[in-house]
Amino acid sequence: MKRFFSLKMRASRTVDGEPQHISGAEKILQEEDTPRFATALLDRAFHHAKGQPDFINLKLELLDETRILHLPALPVKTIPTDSPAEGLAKMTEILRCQMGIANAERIVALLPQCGNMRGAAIVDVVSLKRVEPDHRRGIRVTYMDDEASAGKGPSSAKNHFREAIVLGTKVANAPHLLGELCISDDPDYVTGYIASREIGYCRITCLKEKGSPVGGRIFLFRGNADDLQETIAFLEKQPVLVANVPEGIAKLPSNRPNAARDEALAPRREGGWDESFAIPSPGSSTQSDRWQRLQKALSQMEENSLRRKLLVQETSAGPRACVAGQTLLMLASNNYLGLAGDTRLVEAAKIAADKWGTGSTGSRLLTGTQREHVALEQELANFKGTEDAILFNSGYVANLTVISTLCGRDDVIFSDELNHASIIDGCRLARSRIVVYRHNDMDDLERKLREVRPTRGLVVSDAVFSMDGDIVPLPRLLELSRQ
Ligand code: WAQ
Ligand code: MG
Repeated sequence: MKRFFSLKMRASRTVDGEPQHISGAEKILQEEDTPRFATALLDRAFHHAKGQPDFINLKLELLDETRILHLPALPVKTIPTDSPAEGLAKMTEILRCQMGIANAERIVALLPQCGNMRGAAIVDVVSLKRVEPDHRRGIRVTYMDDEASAGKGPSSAKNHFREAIVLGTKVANAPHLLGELCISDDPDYVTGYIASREIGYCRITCLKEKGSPVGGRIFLFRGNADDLQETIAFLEKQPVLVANVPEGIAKLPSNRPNAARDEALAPRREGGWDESFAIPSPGSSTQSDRWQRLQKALSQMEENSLRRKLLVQETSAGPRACVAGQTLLMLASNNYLGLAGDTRLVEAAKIAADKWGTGSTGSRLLTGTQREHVALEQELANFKGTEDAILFNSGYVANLTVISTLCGRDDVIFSDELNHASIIDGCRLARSRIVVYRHNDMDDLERKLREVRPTRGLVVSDAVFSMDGDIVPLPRLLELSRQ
């Protein structure tokens, strides 16, 4: 059985009779890795920019392996900012709009006052008071590490980002904490972050002036006195290993367009649902936590105009629709030929329902294929002069099925950038390589076909694009596809 140890290093020196902190670090590692890492941490202590230590404390402690909590690293997002003012404004905005915390300005304003301690301040989001027992020391989060780092060999230098994401992940998963704000106390490190389980780890590239030693951490707390004890016990004692810590951080282009910046802030588009919601909460999350998170997600969608609502019609399918007491001309439905209300079809449906009932009772593959389905498909095939036909119960399912059936991992799909969502989902389900070409731009398609030269591929396009009503240049598209 592997034995896990906690390894901690603290280096300091005495200046004017007072101990001055130089450097500190910790790891959780397997027994056989302890000598190498201890050496690396000593190396870090001896070669620190802050000077030579006269006291180094190196502590090794056996951990109960069954108590170690394994957590997935928070997803990382980077928000580029050019000045501390802009950075702090972004932090405030995220706190208010994405995390739904009132008094966001006042909380951010506390940050510089909560720094340069050994630990972090815990701020009650309701009273805005600091609630940790020792305001000079703060609460020090400990017993945590990047799960994968042991195998990679020790490094003697501090990696701000990797250390912060380990700490941020532990803090985000602590009971009764809503999130964390952080600015480094390293005068040269101006990037900080705001993190929570909901929003992930949001790096804000500029939060202070270069050269400033002001840094700090605030943990946002909501709860009673017992809750606070639980939070502190978790932060100070619970061993945590964080999985999937990113290797490093992509450098941002210095000359970035505003679009990149907006994208960094925007919630992920897919249904407005931030993917960090998919992270399973550890046992500490309560039922009401979960509802709150869903509520927050909904208000985020609302704010970004991404929340969809159902439009209720009070009339049967026809050229006019009654919605909320108003009669409107219907130009949005697919009932182009008015067939949905055609009396001949309605009569035929009544007769069919009398004979066959109102449901197919199962999927097509199992019990859902009746004689009438096959007869209809045969008739459609005859009408179109094709070998056969198959019906799906929606256009969405048709595109999903056709594309994922025709294509697989080894194929390349060339897809118009404005294709319908069902086509995009079909391409994804096929697991093919997807090459997106510019909307209706046959020259771009031709260029990409020549570049990629797939052995097998599919060109896929809407015929009439649903948002603008424009039409694919079909003859040219066919010609290119055949070539
Ligand atoms: N527990 C609680 N608070 C701590 C801890 C800890 N283990 N370590 C530091 N603090 C507090 C303390 O008040 C420091 O003054 C403050 O946080 C800042 O600590 O993605 O380097 O170690 O590139 O200076 C952010 C990286 C780096 C952003 C943050 O913090 C990125 C950093 P520092
Ligand atoms: Mg520091």
